Amino acid sequence: MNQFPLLKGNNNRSKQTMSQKVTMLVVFSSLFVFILTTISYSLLWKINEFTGLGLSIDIDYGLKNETESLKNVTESLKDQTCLRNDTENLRYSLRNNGTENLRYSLRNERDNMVSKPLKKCDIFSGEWVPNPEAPYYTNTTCWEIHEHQNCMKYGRPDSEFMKWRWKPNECELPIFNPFHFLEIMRGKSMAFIGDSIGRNHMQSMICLLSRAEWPVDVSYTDDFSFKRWQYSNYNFTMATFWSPYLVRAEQVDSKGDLINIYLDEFDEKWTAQIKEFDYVIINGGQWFLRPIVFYEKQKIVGCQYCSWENVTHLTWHSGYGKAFRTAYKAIVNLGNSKVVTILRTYAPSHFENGVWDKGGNCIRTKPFKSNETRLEGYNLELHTIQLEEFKRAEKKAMKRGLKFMLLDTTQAMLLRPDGHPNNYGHWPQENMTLANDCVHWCLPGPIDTMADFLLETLKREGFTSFPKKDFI
Ligand SMILES: *[C@@H]1O[C@H](CO)[C@@H](O)[C@H](O)[C@H]1NC(C)=O
Ligand SMILES: *[C@@H]1O[C@H](CO)[C@@H](O)[C@H](O)[C@H]1NC(C)=O
Ligand SMILES: *[C@@H]1O[C@H](CO)[C@@H](O)[C@H](O)[C@H]1NC(C)=O
Ligand SMILES: *[C@@H]1O[C@H](CO)[C@@H](O)[C@H](O)[C@H]1NC(C)=O
Ligand SMILES: *[C@@H]1O[C@H](CO)[C@@H](O)[C@H](O)[C@H]1NC(C)=O
Ligand SMILES: *[C@@H]1O[C@H](CO)[C@@H](O)[C@H](O)[C@H]1NC(C)=O
Ligand SMILES: *[C@@H]1O[C@H](CO)[C@@H](O)[C@H](O)[C@H]1NC(C)=O
Ligand SMILES: *[C@@H]1O[C@H](CO)[C@@H](O)[C@H](O)[C@H]1NC(C)=O
Ligand SMILES: CC(=O)N[C@H]1CO[C@H](CO)[C@@H](O)[C@@H]1O
Repeated sequence: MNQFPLLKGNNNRSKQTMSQKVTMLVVFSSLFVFILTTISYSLLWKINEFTGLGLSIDIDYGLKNETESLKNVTESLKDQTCLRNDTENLRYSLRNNGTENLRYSLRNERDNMVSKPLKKCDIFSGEWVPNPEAPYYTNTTCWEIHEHQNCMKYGRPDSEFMKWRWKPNECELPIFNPFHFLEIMRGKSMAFIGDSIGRNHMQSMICLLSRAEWPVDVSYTDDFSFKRWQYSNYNFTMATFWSPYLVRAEQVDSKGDLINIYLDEFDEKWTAQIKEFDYVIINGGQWFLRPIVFYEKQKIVGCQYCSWENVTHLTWHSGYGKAFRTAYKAIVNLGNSKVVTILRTYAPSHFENGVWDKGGNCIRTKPFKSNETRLEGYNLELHTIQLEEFKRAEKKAMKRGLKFMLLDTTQAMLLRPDGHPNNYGHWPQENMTLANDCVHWCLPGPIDTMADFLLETLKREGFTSFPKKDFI
Protein backbone atom coordinates (compact mmCIF):
# COMPACT_ATOMS: atom_id res chain seq x y z
CA MET A 1 0.00 0.00 0.00
CA ASN A 2 1.52 3.28 -1.06
CA GLN A 3 -1.08 5.65 0.15
CA PHE A 4 1.26 8.41 1.24
CA PRO A 5 3.99 8.39 -1.33
CA LEU A 6 5.20 11.92 -0.82
CA LEU A 7 5.53 11.51 2.90
CA LYS A 8 7.19 8.21 2.56
CA GLY A 9 9.75 9.64 0.21
CA ASN A 10 10.64 12.46 2.50
CA ASN A 11 10.83 10.27 5.50
CA ASN A 12 13.10 7.69 4.02
CA ARG A 13 15.35 10.17 2.43
CA SER A 14 18.24 9.86 4.82
CA LYS A 15 18.05 6.08 4.87
CA GLN A 16 18.52 5.63 1.17
CA THR A 17 21.73 3.92 0.24
CA MET A 18 23.71 4.91 -2.79
CA SER A 19 22.63 1.89 -4.78
CA GLN A 20 18.97 2.50 -3.96
CA LYS A 21 19.39 6.00 -5.18
CA VAL A 22 20.93 4.85 -8.43
CA THR A 23 18.19 2.28 -9.00
CA MET A 24 15.54 4.84 -8.30
CA LEU A 25 17.17 7.30 -10.59
CA VAL A 26 17.17 4.79 -13.42
CA VAL A 27 13.61 3.67 -12.82
CA PHE A 28 12.28 7.13 -12.55
CA SER A 29 14.26 8.91 -15.15
CA SER A 30 12.14 7.25 -17.80
CA LEU A 31 9.03 8.10 -15.86
CA PHE A 32 10.42 11.60 -15.68
CA VAL A 33 10.60 12.17 -19.35
CA PHE A 34 7.11 10.84 -19.81
CA ILE A 35 5.60 13.00 -17.13
CA LEU A 36 7.47 15.99 -18.30
CA THR A 37 6.26 15.71 -21.76
CA THR A 38 2.69 15.27 -20.66
CA ILE A 39 2.67 18.14 -18.24
CA SER A 40 5.12 20.57 -19.71
CA TYR A 41 2.40 22.20 -21.73
CA SER A 42 0.35 22.85 -18.66
CA LEU A 43 3.39 24.18 -16.91
CA LEU A 44 4.00 26.90 -19.43
CA TRP A 45 1.62 29.35 -17.84
CA LYS A 46 3.26 28.68 -14.56
CA ILE A 47 6.64 29.68 -15.85
CA ASN A 48 5.10 33.03 -16.64
CA GLU A 49 4.00 33.37 -13.06
CA PHE A 50 7.46 32.55 -11.85
CA THR A 51 8.85 35.10 -14.21
CA GLY A 52 6.46 37.53 -12.62
CA LEU A 53 8.32 36.92 -9.38
CA GLY A 54 11.56 37.85 -11.06
CA LEU A 55 12.53 34.28 -11.68
CA SER A 56 13.22 32.55 -14.88
CA ILE A 57 13.17 28.85 -14.52
CA ASP A 58 13.18 26.59 -17.45
CA ILE A 59 11.26 23.83 -15.84
CA ASP A 60 10.95 21.98 -19.08
CA TYR A 61 14.67 21.71 -19.61
CA GLY A 62 15.31 21.22 -15.95
CA LEU A 63 13.40 18.05 -15.88
CA LYS A 64 15.57 16.70 -18.65
CA ASN A 65 18.72 17.30 -16.70
CA GLU A 66 17.93 17.24 -13.04
CA THR A 67 21.40 18.00 -11.78
CA GLU A 68 21.97 21.07 -13.82
CA SER A 69 18.50 22.37 -13.44
CA LEU A 70 18.47 22.03 -9.70
CA LYS A 71 21.69 23.94 -9.54
CA ASN A 72 20.18 26.70 -11.62
CA VAL A 73 16.93 26.71 -9.74
CA THR A 74 18.76 26.96 -6.46
CA GLU A 75 20.81 29.82 -7.83
CA SER A 76 17.85 31.76 -9.11
CA LEU A 77 15.92 31.16 -5.94
CA LYS A 78 18.58 32.50 -3.62
CA ASP A 79 16.41 35.45 -2.76
CA GLN A 80 13.09 33.71 -3.15
CA THR A 81 13.92 31.37 -0.34
CA CYS A 82 10.43 30.08 -0.03
CA LEU A 83 10.96 27.88 -3.01
CA ARG A 84 14.36 26.62 -2.02
CA ASN A 85 13.28 23.63 -0.14
CA ASP A 86 10.33 23.15 -2.35
CA THR A 87 12.99 22.36 -4.91
CA GLU A 88 14.38 19.71 -2.60
CA ASN A 89 10.93 18.40 -2.16
CA LEU A 90 10.28 18.33 -5.85
CA ARG A 91 13.41 16.30 -6.39
CA TYR A 92 12.45 13.70 -3.83
CA SER A 93 8.94 13.60 -5.12
CA LEU A 94 10.16 12.89 -8.57
CA ARG A 95 12.36 10.10 -7.39
CA ASN A 96 9.93 8.48 -5.08
CA ASN A 97 6.83 8.27 -7.11
CA GLY A 98 6.47 10.07 -10.29
CA THR A 99 2.94 10.87 -11.21
CA GLU A 100 1.25 11.06 -7.87
CA ASN A 101 3.97 13.03 -6.12
CA LEU A 102 4.80 15.39 -8.88
CA ARG A 103 1.15 16.18 -9.33
CA TYR A 104 0.83 16.81 -5.65
CA SER A 105 4.02 18.68 -5.22
CA LEU A 106 3.46 21.01 -8.08
CA ARG A 107 -0.21 21.55 -7.73
CA ASN A 108 -0.57 21.76 -4.00
CA GLU A 109 2.70 23.14 -2.74
CA ARG A 110 4.20 25.11 -5.52
CA ASP A 111 1.05 26.38 -7.14
CA ASN A 112 -0.37 27.61 -3.92
CA MET A 113 2.75 29.61 -3.26
CA VAL A 114 1.99 31.77 -6.25
CA SER A 115 -1.70 31.19 -6.39
CA LYS A 116 -4.22 33.31 -8.17
CA PRO A 117 -6.32 35.41 -5.85
CA LEU A 118 -9.07 33.43 -4.21
CA LYS A 119 -12.53 34.74 -3.83
CA LYS A 120 -13.08 36.08 -0.33
CA CYS A 121 -15.89 34.89 1.86
CA ASP A 122 -16.62 33.77 5.40
CA ILE A 123 -14.37 30.72 5.45
CA PHE A 124 -15.85 29.52 8.73
CA SER A 125 -19.34 28.75 7.38
CA GLY A 126 -19.45 25.66 5.27
CA GLU A 127 -19.63 21.89 5.10
CA TRP A 128 -17.21 18.99 5.28
CA VAL A 129 -16.73 17.39 1.88
CA PRO A 130 -14.85 14.20 0.97
CA ASN A 131 -11.12 14.56 0.32
CA PRO A 132 -9.62 11.29 -0.91
CA GLU A 133 -6.12 12.83 -0.86
CA ALA A 134 -6.11 13.24 2.91
CA PRO A 135 -4.48 12.54 5.28
CA TYR A 136 -1.15 14.24 4.65
CA TYR A 137 0.79 12.24 7.24
CA THR A 138 0.36 9.02 9.21
CA ASN A 139 1.52 7.62 12.52
CA THR A 140 4.48 6.11 10.69
CA THR A 141 5.61 9.35 9.07
CA CYS A 142 5.07 11.63 12.06
CA TRP A 143 6.63 11.04 15.47
CA GLU A 144 4.79 13.86 17.20
CA ILE A 145 1.45 12.10 17.59
CA HIS A 146 0.65 11.87 21.28
CA GLU A 147 -0.21 8.32 22.32
CA HIS A 148 -3.74 9.18 23.39
CA GLN A 149 -4.46 10.65 19.97
CA ASN A 150 -2.83 7.85 17.96
CA CYS A 151 -6.21 6.29 17.22
CA MET A 152 -5.04 4.02 14.42
CA LYS A 153 -2.41 2.47 16.65
CA TYR A 154 -5.04 1.54 19.20
CA GLY A 155 -7.22 -0.20 16.71
CA ARG A 156 -9.71 2.34 15.46
CA PRO A 157 -11.35 0.28 12.69
CA ASP A 158 -12.58 3.06 10.38
CA SER A 159 -10.41 5.56 8.53
CA GLU A 160 -12.95 7.65 6.67
CA PHE A 161 -12.79 10.30 9.40
CA MET A 162 -9.38 11.35 8.06
CA LYS A 163 -10.66 11.96 4.55
CA TRP A 164 -12.57 15.21 4.64
CA ARG A 165 -11.79 18.83 3.96
CA TRP A 166 -13.66 21.99 4.89
CA LYS A 167 -15.56 23.67 2.05
CA PRO A 168 -16.73 27.20 2.88
CA ASN A 169 -20.15 27.92 1.38
CA GLU A 170 -19.07 30.76 -0.87
CA CYS A 171 -15.43 30.10 -1.67
CA GLU A 172 -12.56 27.63 -1.26
CA LEU A 173 -10.27 26.89 1.67
CA PRO A 174 -6.96 25.61 0.30
CA ILE A 175 -5.27 22.65 1.94
CA PHE A 176 -2.40 23.69 4.21
CA ASN A 177 0.85 24.36 2.37
CA PRO A 178 3.72 23.84 4.81
CA PHE A 179 6.22 25.68 2.61
CA HIS A 180 4.06 28.72 2.35
CA PHE A 181 3.32 28.74 6.06
CA LEU A 182 7.00 28.49 6.97
CA GLU A 183 7.85 31.22 4.53
CA ILE A 184 5.39 33.58 6.20
CA MET A 185 6.83 32.55 9.57
CA ARG A 186 10.46 33.00 8.56
CA GLY A 187 12.35 34.58 11.46
CA LYS A 188 9.19 34.62 13.61
CA SER A 189 7.66 32.75 16.52
CA MET A 190 4.24 31.44 17.47
CA ALA A 191 2.91 30.45 20.88
CA PHE A 192 -0.09 28.23 21.62
CA ILE A 193 -1.60 29.17 24.96
CA GLY A 194 -4.44 27.28 26.59
CA ASP A 195 -5.45 23.70 27.21
CA SER A 196 -4.55 20.33 25.75
CA ILE A 197 -6.51 21.02 22.60
CA GLY A 198 -4.03 23.79 21.88
CA ARG A 199 -1.32 21.17 22.31
CA ASN A 200 -3.27 18.79 20.09
CA HIS A 201 -3.35 21.60 17.50
CA MET A 202 0.40 22.20 17.68
CA GLN A 203 1.16 18.50 17.31
CA SER A 204 -1.00 18.46 14.20
CA MET A 205 1.01 21.45 12.91
CA ILE A 206 4.31 19.64 13.51
CA CYS A 207 3.06 16.64 11.54
CA LEU A 208 1.78 18.79 8.69
CA LEU A 209 4.97 20.88 8.57
CA SER A 210 7.14 17.78 8.49
CA ARG A 211 6.72 17.69 4.71
CA ALA A 212 8.95 20.74 4.70
CA GLU A 213 11.05 20.36 7.81
CA TRP A 214 11.30 18.64 11.18
CA PRO A 215 11.82 20.93 14.15
CA VAL A 216 14.49 20.63 16.82
CA ASP A 217 13.40 20.45 20.45
CA VAL A 218 14.68 23.59 22.19
CA SER A 219 12.39 23.41 25.23
CA TYR A 220 13.57 25.25 28.33
CA THR A 221 12.10 22.60 30.64
CA ASP A 222 11.38 18.86 30.61
CA ASP A 223 7.75 19.62 31.26
CA PHE A 224 5.72 18.20 28.42
CA SER A 225 3.25 21.06 28.86
CA PHE A 226 5.81 23.70 27.90
CA LYS A 227 7.37 22.60 24.63
CA ARG A 228 9.43 24.73 22.31
CA TRP A 229 10.39 23.74 18.77
CA GLN A 230 12.80 25.38 16.37
CA TYR A 231 12.65 25.18 12.56
CA SER A 232 16.25 25.94 11.69
CA ASN A 233 15.91 26.47 7.95
CA TYR A 234 13.29 29.12 8.61
CA ASN A 235 14.41 30.39 12.01
CA PHE A 236 10.85 29.81 13.14
CA THR A 237 9.94 28.89 16.71
CA MET A 238 6.73 27.28 17.84
CA ALA A 239 5.84 26.75 21.50
CA THR A 240 3.03 25.53 23.74
CA PHE A 241 2.15 26.91 27.14
CA TRP A 242 -0.20 24.94 29.33
CA SER A 243 -2.70 27.36 30.86
CA PRO A 244 -6.20 25.91 30.73
CA TYR A 245 -7.65 28.91 32.60
CA LEU A 246 -5.39 31.49 30.91
CA VAL A 247 -5.00 33.23 34.30
CA ARG A 248 -3.21 32.20 37.49
CA ALA A 249 -4.69 29.02 38.92
CA GLU A 250 -3.79 26.56 41.63
CA GLN A 251 -5.26 23.49 43.20
CA VAL A 252 -7.12 24.17 46.46
CA ASP A 253 -5.68 21.08 48.13
CA SER A 254 -3.93 17.94 47.05
CA LYS A 255 -6.93 15.64 47.16
CA GLY A 256 -9.87 17.54 45.73
CA ASP A 257 -10.75 18.53 42.21
CA LEU A 258 -11.35 22.08 43.31
CA ILE A 259 -9.21 24.76 41.62
CA ASN A 260 -8.64 28.36 42.70
CA ILE A 261 -8.57 30.68 39.75
CA TYR A 262 -7.48 34.30 40.05
CA LEU A 263 -9.47 36.06 37.38
CA ASP A 264 -7.51 39.31 37.45
CA GLU A 265 -4.00 37.86 37.77
CA PHE A 266 -1.73 36.96 34.88
CA ASP A 267 -0.51 33.40 34.59
CA GLU A 268 3.20 34.12 34.62
CA LYS A 269 3.99 30.64 33.38
CA TRP A 270 3.25 32.07 29.96
CA THR A 271 3.07 35.83 30.33
CA ALA A 272 6.70 35.92 31.46
CA GLN A 273 7.78 33.78 28.50
CA ILE A 274 6.13 35.31 25.47
CA LYS A 275 7.57 38.83 25.38
CA GLU A 276 9.26 38.24 22.06
CA PHE A 277 6.61 36.15 20.32
CA ASP A 278 5.10 37.37 17.06
CA TYR A 279 1.91 35.31 17.11
CA VAL A 280 -0.01 34.17 20.16
CA ILE A 281 -2.85 31.68 19.66
CA ILE A 282 -5.21 31.54 22.60
CA ASN A 283 -7.78 28.85 23.33
CA GLY A 284 -9.75 27.59 26.29
CA GLY A 285 -13.10 26.21 27.32
CA GLN A 286 -13.71 22.80 28.83
CA TRP A 287 -11.76 23.43 32.04
CA PHE A 288 -14.13 26.19 33.07
CA LEU A 289 -16.92 23.64 33.46
CA ARG A 290 -15.22 21.99 36.45
CA PRO A 291 -15.36 22.78 40.19
CA ILE A 292 -13.76 26.21 40.62
CA VAL A 293 -13.27 28.83 43.34
CA PHE A 294 -13.16 32.27 41.71
CA TYR A 295 -10.92 35.01 43.10
CA GLU A 296 -10.75 38.69 42.28
CA LYS A 297 -8.49 41.19 44.04
CA GLN A 298 -7.21 38.18 46.00
CA LYS A 299 -10.62 37.58 47.56
CA ILE A 300 -13.07 34.78 46.93
CA VAL A 301 -15.96 36.07 44.85
CA GLY A 302 -17.77 32.78 44.47
CA CYS A 303 -17.47 29.17 43.58
CA GLN A 304 -18.84 26.67 41.11
CA TYR A 305 -19.71 23.10 42.16
CA CYS A 306 -18.28 23.53 45.64
CA SER A 307 -20.28 22.55 48.66
CA TRP A 308 -19.26 25.55 50.73
CA GLU A 309 -22.27 27.20 52.25
CA ASN A 310 -20.38 30.34 53.22
CA VAL A 311 -19.48 31.18 49.61
CA THR A 312 -21.71 32.60 46.86
CA HIS A 313 -22.54 30.15 44.14
CA LEU A 314 -21.28 31.42 40.78
CA THR A 315 -21.33 29.72 37.40
CA TRP A 316 -18.44 29.77 34.96
CA HIS A 317 -20.12 32.35 32.69
CA SER A 318 -18.69 35.49 34.28
CA GLY A 319 -15.38 33.89 35.16
CA TYR A 320 -14.83 32.68 31.62
CA GLY A 321 -15.16 36.13 30.06
CA LYS A 322 -12.99 37.72 32.75
CA ALA A 323 -10.23 35.16 32.28
CA PHE A 324 -10.04 35.99 28.56
CA ARG A 325 -10.09 39.70 29.35
CA THR A 326 -7.11 39.28 31.67
CA ALA A 327 -5.24 37.15 29.13
CA TYR A 328 -5.70 39.74 26.38
CA LYS A 329 -4.62 42.45 28.78
CA ALA A 330 -1.47 40.48 29.53
CA ILE A 331 -0.61 40.30 25.83
CA VAL A 332 -1.35 43.95 25.13
CA ASN A 333 0.67 44.98 28.20
CA LEU A 334 3.78 43.22 26.94
CA GLY A 335 4.55 46.34 24.98
CA ASN A 336 5.41 44.17 22.00
CA SER A 337 4.18 46.18 19.05
CA LYS A 338 4.50 43.35 16.54
CA VAL A 339 2.50 40.71 18.43
CA VAL A 340 -0.55 39.34 16.64
CA THR A 341 -3.17 37.84 18.95
CA ILE A 342 -5.21 34.99 17.54
CA LEU A 343 -8.27 33.49 19.18
CA ARG A 344 -8.91 29.90 18.15
CA THR A 345 -12.47 29.48 19.29
CA TYR A 346 -13.82 26.72 21.46
CA ALA A 347 -13.86 23.17 20.02
CA PRO A 348 -16.98 21.34 21.25
CA SER A 349 -16.78 17.84 22.67
CA HIS A 350 -19.18 15.16 21.44
CA PHE A 351 -20.34 12.87 24.21
CA GLU A 352 -23.44 10.91 23.31
CA ASN A 353 -25.31 8.12 25.08
CA GLY A 354 -24.36 9.53 28.46
CA VAL A 355 -22.28 12.28 30.08
CA TRP A 356 -18.50 12.13 29.99
CA ASP A 357 -17.98 10.30 33.28
CA LYS A 358 -21.02 8.05 32.96
CA GLY A 359 -20.15 6.04 29.89
CA GLY A 360 -20.71 8.77 27.29
CA ASN A 361 -19.05 7.97 23.99
CA CYS A 362 -18.54 9.21 20.43
CA ILE A 363 -18.83 6.36 17.95
CA ARG A 364 -19.96 8.16 14.82
CA THR A 365 -17.87 7.66 11.71
CA LYS A 366 -19.06 10.54 9.54
CA PRO A 367 -19.29 14.32 9.91
CA PHE A 368 -22.64 16.01 10.39
CA LYS A 369 -24.11 18.14 7.64
CA SER A 370 -24.65 21.66 8.91
CA ASN A 371 -28.43 21.11 8.95
CA GLU A 372 -28.10 18.05 11.20
CA THR A 373 -26.91 19.79 14.33
CA ARG A 374 -26.42 23.27 15.72
CA LEU A 375 -24.51 25.07 18.37
CA GLU A 376 -26.61 25.22 21.53
CA GLY A 377 -26.50 25.07 25.33
CA TYR A 378 -23.16 25.64 26.98
CA ASN A 379 -21.30 25.21 23.68
CA LEU A 380 -23.15 28.20 22.32
CA GLU A 381 -22.60 30.17 25.53
CA LEU A 382 -18.86 29.47 25.61
CA HIS A 383 -18.57 30.53 21.99
CA THR A 384 -20.67 33.69 22.42
CA ILE A 385 -18.62 34.85 25.41
CA GLN A 386 -15.39 34.18 23.52
CA LEU A 387 -16.50 36.33 20.61
CA GLU A 388 -17.70 39.14 22.88
CA GLU A 389 -14.41 39.30 24.76
CA PHE A 390 -12.45 39.04 21.54
CA LYS A 391 -14.27 41.99 19.98
CA ARG A 392 -13.93 44.05 23.11
CA ALA A 393 -10.19 43.37 23.32
CA GLU A 394 -9.68 43.87 19.59
CA LYS A 395 -11.20 47.34 19.78
CA LYS A 396 -8.85 48.34 22.57
CA ALA A 397 -5.83 46.76 20.92
CA MET A 398 -6.48 48.48 17.60
CA LYS A 399 -6.12 51.83 19.30
CA ARG A 400 -2.61 50.75 20.25
CA GLY A 401 -1.90 49.51 16.75
CA LEU A 402 -2.04 45.83 17.68
CA LYS A 403 -3.54 43.21 15.43
CA PHE A 404 -6.11 40.59 16.45
CA MET A 405 -7.15 37.65 14.29
CA LEU A 406 -10.06 35.27 14.71
CA LEU A 407 -9.98 31.55 13.92
CA ASP A 408 -13.65 30.82 14.41
CA THR A 409 -13.37 27.06 14.06
CA THR A 410 -16.21 26.17 16.45
CA GLN A 411 -18.82 25.45 13.79
CA ALA A 412 -16.45 23.29 11.72
CA MET A 413 -15.43 21.27 14.77
CA LEU A 414 -19.02 20.97 15.96
CA LEU A 415 -19.74 19.04 12.78
CA ARG A 416 -17.03 16.43 13.54
CA PRO A 417 -18.40 14.00 16.14
CA ASP A 418 -16.41 11.34 14.27
CA GLY A 419 -12.98 12.86 14.94
CA HIS A 420 -12.32 11.93 18.59
CA PRO A 421 -10.34 9.00 20.00
CA ASN A 422 -13.33 7.69 22.00
CA ASN A 423 -11.89 4.41 23.40
CA TYR A 424 -9.01 4.24 20.86
CA GLY A 425 -6.59 6.34 22.88
CA HIS A 426 -5.19 3.28 24.68
CA TRP A 427 -5.18 -0.52 24.49
CA PRO A 428 -8.55 -2.09 25.26
CA GLN A 429 -7.04 -4.46 27.82
CA GLU A 430 -5.32 -1.63 29.71
CA ASN A 431 -6.86 -1.20 33.10
CA MET A 432 -8.14 2.25 32.47
CA THR A 433 -10.37 4.25 34.67
CA LEU A 434 -10.33 6.94 32.00
CA ALA A 435 -13.55 8.04 30.43
CA ASN A 436 -13.90 7.80 26.67
CA ASP A 437 -12.14 10.72 25.02
CA CYS A 438 -14.64 12.76 23.01
CA VAL A 439 -12.73 16.00 23.65
CA HIS A 440 -9.34 15.67 21.94
CA TRP A 441 -8.87 14.82 18.27
CA CYS A 442 -7.29 11.85 16.56
CA LEU A 443 -4.14 12.58 14.54
CA PRO A 444 -4.38 12.66 11.63
CA GLY A 445 -7.92 13.98 11.86
CA PRO A 446 -10.22 16.98 11.70
CA ILE A 447 -7.95 19.16 13.84
CA ASP A 448 -5.51 19.24 10.90
CA THR A 449 -8.01 21.58 9.27
CA MET A 450 -7.16 24.24 11.86
CA ALA A 451 -3.90 24.64 9.94
CA ASP A 452 -5.86 25.29 6.74
CA PHE A 453 -7.83 27.99 8.56
CA LEU A 454 -4.72 29.47 10.12
CA LEU A 455 -2.73 29.81 6.91
CA GLU A 456 -5.66 31.13 4.92
CA THR A 457 -6.46 33.70 7.60
CA LEU A 458 -2.83 34.84 7.69
CA LYS A 459 -2.88 35.23 3.92
CA ARG A 460 -6.16 37.10 3.92
CA GLU A 461 -4.89 39.41 6.63
CA GLY A 462 -2.00 40.26 4.37
CA PHE A 463 0.72 38.30 6.16
CA THR A 464 2.89 37.26 3.31
CA SER A 465 6.54 37.43 2.62
CA PHE A 466 5.94 38.37 -1.01
CA PRO A 467 5.16 41.69 -2.57
CA LYS A 468 1.44 42.08 -2.15
CA LYS A 469 0.65 42.33 -5.83
CA ASP A 470 1.63 38.71 -6.40
CA PHE A 471 -0.93 37.42 -3.98
CA ILE A 472 -3.85 39.72 -3.77
C1 LIG B 1 23.50 17.26 -16.78
O1 LIG B 1 24.22 18.44 -16.48
C2 LIG B 1 25.46 18.20 -15.81
C3 LIG B 1 26.05 19.54 -15.41
O2 LIG B 1 25.87 20.51 -16.38
C4 LIG B 1 26.35 17.41 -16.77
O3 LIG B 1 27.60 17.15 -16.15
C5 LIG B 1 25.67 16.09 -17.10
O4 LIG B 1 26.41 15.38 -18.06
C6 LIG B 1 24.27 16.33 -17.68
N1 LIG B 1 23.55 15.07 -17.77
C7 LIG B 1 22.88 14.69 -18.86
C8 LIG B 1 22.18 13.38 -18.78
O5 LIG B 1 22.79 15.40 -19.85
C1 LIG C 1 21.51 27.16 -16.26
O1 LIG C 1 22.14 28.40 -16.35
C2 LIG C 1 23.04 28.51 -17.45
C3 LIG C 1 23.75 29.84 -17.36
O2 LIG C 1 22.94 30.82 -16.79
C4 LIG C 1 22.23 28.35 -18.75
O3 LIG C 1 23.08 28.40 -19.86
C5 LIG C 1 21.52 27.01 -18.72
O4 LIG C 1 20.72 26.85 -19.86
C6 LIG C 1 20.69 26.88 -17.50
N1 LIG C 1 20.12 25.56 -17.39
C7 LIG C 1 18.88 25.34 -17.07
C8 LIG C 1 18.49 23.93 -16.92
O5 LIG C 1 18.06 26.21 -16.86
C1 LIG D 1 2.89 5.86 -8.37
O1 LIG D 1 1.59 6.39 -8.13
C2 LIG D 1 0.65 6.03 -9.12
C3 LIG D 1 -0.64 6.75 -8.81
O2 LIG D 1 -0.99 6.67 -7.46
C4 LIG D 1 0.48 4.50 -9.09
O3 LIG D 1 -0.46 4.12 -10.08
C5 LIG D 1 1.83 3.86 -9.41
O4 LIG D 1 1.74 2.47 -9.30
C6 LIG D 1 2.89 4.36 -8.41
N1 LIG D 1 4.19 3.86 -8.87
C7 LIG D 1 5.10 3.36 -8.05
C8 LIG D 1 6.37 2.92 -8.67
O5 LIG D 1 4.91 3.26 -6.84
C1 LIG E 1 0.28 3.05 13.26
O1 LIG E 1 -1.03 2.57 13.00
C2 LIG E 1 -1.04 1.21 12.64
C3 LIG E 1 -2.46 0.87 12.26
O2 LIG E 1 -2.88 1.66 11.18
C4 LIG E 1 -0.53 0.37 13.77
O3 LIG E 1 -0.51 -0.98 13.39
C5 LIG E 1 0.88 0.79 14.12
O4 LIG E 1 1.33 0.14 15.27
C6 LIG E 1 0.93 2.30 14.38
N1 LIG E 1 2.34 2.68 14.50
C7 LIG E 1 2.78 3.59 15.36
C8 LIG E 1 4.24 3.85 15.35
O5 LIG E 1 2.06 4.19 16.12
C1 LIG F 1 15.98 34.48 14.10
O1 LIG F 1 14.82 35.18 14.46
C2 LIG F 1 14.97 35.99 15.60
C3 LIG F 1 13.65 36.61 15.88
O2 LIG F 1 12.69 35.63 16.06
C4 LIG F 1 16.03 37.05 15.34
O3 LIG F 1 16.22 37.81 16.52
C5 LIG F 1 17.33 36.38 14.95
O4 LIG F 1 18.27 37.37 14.59
C6 LIG F 1 17.10 35.46 13.78
N1 LIG F 1 18.31 34.72 13.51
C7 LIG F 1 18.80 34.58 12.28
C8 LIG F 1 20.03 33.76 12.16
O5 LIG F 1 18.26 35.08 11.30
C1 LIG G 1 -15.81 28.70 53.88
O1 LIG G 1 -15.80 27.46 54.53
C2 LIG G 1 -14.70 26.63 54.22
C3 LIG G 1 -14.89 25.26 54.82
O2 LIG G 1 -15.95 25.22 55.69
C4 LIG G 1 -13.43 27.29 54.67
O3 LIG G 1 -12.32 26.47 54.36
C5 LIG G 1 -13.29 28.61 54.00
O4 LIG G 1 -12.17 29.31 54.46
C6 LIG G 1 -14.55 29.48 54.19
N1 LIG G 1 -14.41 30.57 53.26
C7 LIG G 1 -14.77 31.81 53.60
C8 LIG G 1 -14.59 32.85 52.50
O5 LIG G 1 -15.20 32.09 54.66
C1 LIG H 1 -29.62 18.39 5.04
O1 LIG H 1 -29.25 18.88 3.77
C2 LIG H 1 -29.00 17.86 2.81
C3 LIG H 1 -28.51 18.55 1.54
O2 LIG H 1 -27.36 19.24 1.83
C4 LIG H 1 -30.26 17.07 2.58
O3 LIG H 1 -29.99 16.02 1.67
C5 LIG H 1 -30.72 16.47 3.90
O4 LIG H 1 -31.95 15.82 3.73
C6 LIG H 1 -30.88 17.56 4.96
N1 LIG H 1 -31.11 16.92 6.24
C7 LIG H 1 -31.96 17.40 7.15
C8 LIG H 1 -32.04 16.66 8.41
O5 LIG H 1 -32.62 18.41 6.93
C1 LIG I 1 -7.77 -3.80 37.20
O1 LIG I 1 -8.06 -3.07 38.37
C2 LIG I 1 -8.82 -3.80 39.31
C3 LIG I 1 -9.22 -2.86 40.44
O2 LIG I 1 -8.23 -1.88 40.65
C4 LIG I 1 -8.01 -4.99 39.80
O3 LIG I 1 -8.75 -5.73 40.71
C5 LIG I 1 -7.64 -5.85 38.58
O4 LIG I 1 -6.80 -6.91 38.98
C6 LIG I 1 -6.95 -5.04 37.51
N1 LIG I 1 -6.78 -5.84 36.31
C7 LIG I 1 -5.65 -5.89 35.62
C8 LIG I 1 -5.65 -6.73 34.39
O5 LIG I 1 -4.64 -5.29 35.96
C1 LIG J 1 18.26 26.16 1.16
C2 LIG J 1 17.84 25.22 2.21
O1 LIG J 1 17.24 25.61 3.19
N1 LIG J 1 18.13 23.96 1.99
C3 LIG J 1 17.83 22.90 2.90
C4 LIG J 1 16.70 22.05 2.40
O2 LIG J 1 16.51 20.90 3.17
C5 LIG J 1 17.64 20.07 3.25
C6 LIG J 1 17.30 18.82 4.02
O3 LIG J 1 15.99 18.81 4.44
C7 LIG J 1 18.78 20.83 3.91
O4 LIG J 1 19.92 20.01 3.98
C8 LIG J 1 19.08 22.07 3.09
O5 LIG J 1 20.05 22.83 3.74
